[in-house]
Amino acid sequence: MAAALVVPTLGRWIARSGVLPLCRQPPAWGRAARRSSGLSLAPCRAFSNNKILVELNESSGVAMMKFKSPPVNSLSLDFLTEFCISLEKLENDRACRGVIFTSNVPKIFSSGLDITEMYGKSTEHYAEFWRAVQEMWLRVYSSNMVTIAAINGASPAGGCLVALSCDYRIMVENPKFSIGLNEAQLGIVAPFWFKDTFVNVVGYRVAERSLQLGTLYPAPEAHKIGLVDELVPEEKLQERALAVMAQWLALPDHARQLTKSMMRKAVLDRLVAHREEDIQNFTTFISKESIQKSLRMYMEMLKKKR
Ligand code: CO8
Repeated sequence: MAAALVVPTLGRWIARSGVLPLCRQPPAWGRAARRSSGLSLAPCRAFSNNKILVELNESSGVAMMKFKSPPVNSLSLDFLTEFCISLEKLENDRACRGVIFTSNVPKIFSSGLDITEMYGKSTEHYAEFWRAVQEMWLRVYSSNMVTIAAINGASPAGGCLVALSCDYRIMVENPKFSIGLNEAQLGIVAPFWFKDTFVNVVGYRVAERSLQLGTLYPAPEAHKIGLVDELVPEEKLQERALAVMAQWLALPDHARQLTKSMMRKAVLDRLVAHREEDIQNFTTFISKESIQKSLRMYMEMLKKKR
């Protein structure tokens, strides 16, 4: 089911990124987490690049993908390219059946799309960037693996999209961490496939209101509207994510995968059919003077609030 997609910037990325080769490491997850999830002590394969660290527990088939791009894990072109390559590696690895996305940056899951990639650049750059954003979503939303978002910090806009595209979302119960599709607050519009993904999680009415207002929900509110499936204390997040993963992996893969495909196919097909048009729409929209002005003001506001 996983979309057979090509990362357009692969050559450029390999030249720049210096992916570390696969290496054996001692298991990095806590003993308590392993005990409660029923996962045994096992060798852990790890690979890392500049912005993402992946640890694969070979006996459980579960990978932990950790975002490590401070200060805010923004989804830059480089981040997205590394993300897609890492995910493809796991997708093609027969030892891997599930992946947990989480952050290595304190208090931030991901701040969403890197705004600097959408401001003051050429239309060619906007097109390349947007194709990478599409690619990330297509890969996560269509993944054959069980995908769980372990949300340990703020998760606006594109960060929320990553979480929404997973099969299950667990968030730290801290009300200071918020999540949502806040594009309208930046004066921009979430594209149809962000909206479709959101609707499929929270339903039409909540999605419509939230998108119009660009609402960011503190974790307890996000749980109330079904944007996240459960809340846990920060110290229990990893343990709980592994336990939920073990439940999902107890089922035969093929039945779960076919069901997932059936549920998600229409939304995926829609973007695949309109991909070039969507890139064209994005570049035209984001190049507008009024939109550039909104983004500039938003970035200034971010700097001023410090
Ligand atoms: N992109 C680029 N830089 C960012 C981003 C971002 N998304 N978010 C924060 N930064 C920068 C800040 O400007 C700041 O830079 P500097 O150090 O140079 O001043 C630095 O990161 C640290 O930021 P903060 O001081 O704000 O860090 P905090 O820990 O106080 O707060 C937050 C972290 C909560 C993540 C906060 O930074 C924030 O709210 N950021 C904005 C998040 C946001 O609104 N993202 C939306 C991006 S748009 C998107 O994802 C979808 C677009 C869909 C396309 C629409 C089609 C047209």
